[in-house]
Amino acid sequence: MINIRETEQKWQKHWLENHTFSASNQSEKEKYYYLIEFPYPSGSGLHVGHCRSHVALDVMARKKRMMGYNVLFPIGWDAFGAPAEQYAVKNKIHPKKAVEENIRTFKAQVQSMGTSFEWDREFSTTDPDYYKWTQWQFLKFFEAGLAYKAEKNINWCPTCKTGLSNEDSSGGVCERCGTPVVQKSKAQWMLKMQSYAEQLLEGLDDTHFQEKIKLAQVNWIGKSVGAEIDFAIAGTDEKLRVFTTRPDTIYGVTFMVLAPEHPMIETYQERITNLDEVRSYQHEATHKSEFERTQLNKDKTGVEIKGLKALNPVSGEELPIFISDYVMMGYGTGAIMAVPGHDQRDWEFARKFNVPIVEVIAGGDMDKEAYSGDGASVNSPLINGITDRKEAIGRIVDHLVEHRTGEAKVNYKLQDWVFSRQRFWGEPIPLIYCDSCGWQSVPYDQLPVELPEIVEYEPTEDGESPLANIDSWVNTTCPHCGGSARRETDTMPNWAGSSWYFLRYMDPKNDQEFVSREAMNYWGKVDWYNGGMEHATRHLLYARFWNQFLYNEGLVPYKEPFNVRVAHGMVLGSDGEKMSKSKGNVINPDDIIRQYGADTLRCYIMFMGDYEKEVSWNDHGVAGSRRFLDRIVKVGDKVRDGQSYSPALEKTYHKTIKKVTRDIDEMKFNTAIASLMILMNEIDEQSTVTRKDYRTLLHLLNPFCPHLTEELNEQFSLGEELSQSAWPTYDEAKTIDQEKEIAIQVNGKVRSTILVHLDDTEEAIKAKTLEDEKVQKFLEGKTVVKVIVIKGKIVNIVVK
Ligand code: ANZ
Ligand code: ZN
Repeated sequence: MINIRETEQKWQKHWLENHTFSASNQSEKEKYYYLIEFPYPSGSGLHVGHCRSHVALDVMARKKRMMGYNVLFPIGWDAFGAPAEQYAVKNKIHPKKAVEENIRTFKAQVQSMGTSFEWDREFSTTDPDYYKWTQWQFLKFFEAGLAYKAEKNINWCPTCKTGLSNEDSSGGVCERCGTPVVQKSKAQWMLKMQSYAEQLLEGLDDTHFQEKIKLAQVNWIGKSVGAEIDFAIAGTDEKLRVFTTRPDTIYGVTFMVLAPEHPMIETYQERITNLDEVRSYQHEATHKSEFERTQLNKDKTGVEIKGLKALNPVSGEELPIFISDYVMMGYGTGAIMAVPGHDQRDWEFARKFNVPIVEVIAGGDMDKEAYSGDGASVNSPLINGITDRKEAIGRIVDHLVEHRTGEAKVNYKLQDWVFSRQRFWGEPIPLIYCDSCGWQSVPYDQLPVELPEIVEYEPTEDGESPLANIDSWVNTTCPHCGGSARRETDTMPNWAGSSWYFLRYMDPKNDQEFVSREAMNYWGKVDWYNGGMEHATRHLLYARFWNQFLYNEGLVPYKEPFNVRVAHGMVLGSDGEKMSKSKGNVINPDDIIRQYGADTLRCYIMFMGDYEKEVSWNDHGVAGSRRFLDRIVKVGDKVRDGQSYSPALEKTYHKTIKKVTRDIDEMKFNTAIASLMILMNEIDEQSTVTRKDYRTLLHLLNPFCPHLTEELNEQFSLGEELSQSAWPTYDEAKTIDQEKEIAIQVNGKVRSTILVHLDDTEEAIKAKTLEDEKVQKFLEGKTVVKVIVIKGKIVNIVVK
C-alpha cells in the first residue's frame, strides 16, 4: 500500500532539497523558457484555475527536461497593489506583513501540487532588491522623455477617496462600496505608450501568439485610418477639428458633436446663449464613467450649443453644434462630424433631436437605421457614383489637402499609460521636485527609494497618496542644486512590476544590473508564455511596450519578449458558473489534495476538457482519476522480468509514446491521458507485464502524476529517477498499423469497406476490391471504366 500524502511529501522534499528542477545559466544543452503569469498572492489562496495553468506548463516543462533541454520554469509573486493595501488597512497591519503571510500560504499551496517550479529564482515585486530595478527602468523612461505629467480625468470614488481603474468601477459605481464614481481631474505621471502603437502592432509579426491573442492586441491598439477635417465656426476665424474614418460621407454631415469637456465651450462662453444649460449638462457628464458613456445602446442625451454654427468645408452648408457624452475627449480630437445616415450613434441622436438624416451611400433604409454597408456615393457632387470606398475617401482627402481644410490621419485607441497611483503600496516613483530645478531623477546610487515603515495607510482627504502625510519621507534635498525639495508621493501601478519580471528570472540575484547581458543572451526570449485571456490586452501590451523600450535603449537583446503566448480556459464551478464565494461553488485545491492527493488533482485537471476552453468542475471526474491511478498501482502485481516490451503490447506502446509526446507539445493534455487509459485497458488484458512495460507506463504518466510514478519506479527498482531519465522514444515504423480498413466508392458513393495490408500492391488492392460481394452488387450490368486506388485511404470505381 502506498500512503499518498506521505509519498507526495517525500518527493516534494526530495526535489526541493536536490534542486532537481533548477536551471543552469551555463549549459551545453539547448535552452527552453516556460513562463506562467506569476500569481497575485491574495488572501483567498490558490484557485484551481491557477492549478490548471501551472500543471499544464509543468507537464510540458517536465517532459522537455526529459528530452534533454535546460528548462527555465520560474515562479515569483506580483504583490503590490490595492488588494494587499486594503487588507492591511482593514487588519491594521503593514502591507508588507500581509504580503509575507499571503505568500507563505500561497507558496505552501503551490508546492503541495508538486509543480516543478524553480524555487531558487523566486522573488516578489515588493522586494526592494527587485523594485530597485523597476525604479531604475522608470528613470530610463523619464530620461528618454517618455514620462510626463498631465492632468487626467480619473474615476474617483468620493467615499473611498481613491482613484479607480475602469475595471474597478464598471457600471459607474465603486466596486468596493457601491458609491457612484465621479470624474476628477488629477495630475498624473504618464508613459508615452501611444508613440509605440505602430511598433507594438508590427512587433506581433515577430511572435507566435495564438490568433485570438494577436487579435486582442490588435483591437486594443485600435488603429484607425482616416482624416482630420477642419470645420470653420461661422463668423469667427476659429476652426473645429474632427477625426473621421469616413471622409467619403462628408456631404452627409448634418450636425457636429463636441465632447462635454471640449475646450471650445470655454473659448466661446460669451457667444453661447444657453450657457447655463450647457454647463449643467457638462456637470452631469462628470458623473458618468467612460464605460457607461460608450455603451452603444444607451439613450442619447445632449444639448445644442445655441449661438454657434459650423460650416461644412466641402459643401459650405451651415451646421448646428451639440455637446453629447457619446463623444469622448480622449479620442481623436474630442469632436465629430455627425453623419446620421451612416453612423448608428449619430442616427439615434438625430432621431431624438430632430436633425435631418441625409443618404450619401446608396443601399440602406434611412427610416429604419443607419446604413454602414457598401454602395455608390450619392448626393455627393465630388464623388457621385463611386463605389470603391478607398477611392472616394482618397478624392475627398485630396480635395481637403488642396484647400487646406484637412489631412489624412491615423489614430490609435491605445492611450498613453497612466502610471501614477495615489496609493501607499506600490513602488515609489523615484523623482524629486525642486522649485528651482523642476523634476529631477533620484540619483541611481540612491535607489531603491524604499517605502517607509509607517502605520497609517489610509489615503488623505484630498486623495493624495498616504505617503504625502509623512513629512520625514517627503522632504529631501534637490539632487541638482542641493536646495530643499519634495519627493513624488505617487506610486507605480500594479502593472509596473509585472512588465519585466520575466527578465529578472534570468538572473534574479544580480545586484549590479537588472539582468546580466550574458544571462539575457543565453535565455533569449520566453519561449512559451501562458496566461489568462483577461491579461491578453493590457498586461501583455505593457510588458511588450516595456521590453521594446528597453530594446530601443540597447538594454535587452530582443525587441519582442515572448515567442508563443497561449491562453487557458477558465475552470468554472460544478454549476457551470464562475467560481465565487457568494455562489458557494469554489473548489479549494487543498481539500482535493487532502482527500485524493495532488496527483489525482493534476490528472483530473488535465483530463477535464480541452485546455483552451472553459470547463466545469465535476466531482465524479475527480474520483474517476483516482481510480485510474489505483489501477496504475495494481499493474505492479503483474510485473515479471524483461527488458523489452511484451509482444502483445509493443505496437500499442510505440503508438502511445508517439501520441503522448505530440499531444503534450500541442497542449492536448486530455487526449494524452485518454491514450494512456487505452494503454491501461490493454495492459489489463495481459496476465503479466515486463519491467520495461511498467517503467514506460510510469514514465509517460510522470509529467502528469510525478509523485506516484516516481514512487512506483523506485519501489520496483525499475531504473533511474524518472525525472532524470530520457523521455521514452518510439519507432515510427512500429506505430503504423499493418492492416487498415479503407472505403470503396462506386461512382462517388461509399458502398463497402475492405481490409488492406500495408504491403499490398495496387494490383492486389484492385483485385480485392472487385472481389468484394457488396461491390459486385453495384457492378452488375455495368462496365467498369476505371479503378483508382489512393493508397491507404480509398478506392474509387467508375462505372457506366
Ligand atoms: C463620420 C462618420 C461617418 C464616422 C460614418 C463613422 C461612420 P474608429 O473606427 O473607432 O476610429 N469618432 C471620432 N472621434 C470620436 C470621439 N472622440 N468619440 C466618439 N466617436 C468619435 O471610429 C472613428 C469614428 O468614430 C469617426 O468616424 C467618428 O465618426 C467617430 F458613416 O466620422 B466617424
Ligand atoms: Zn533644485
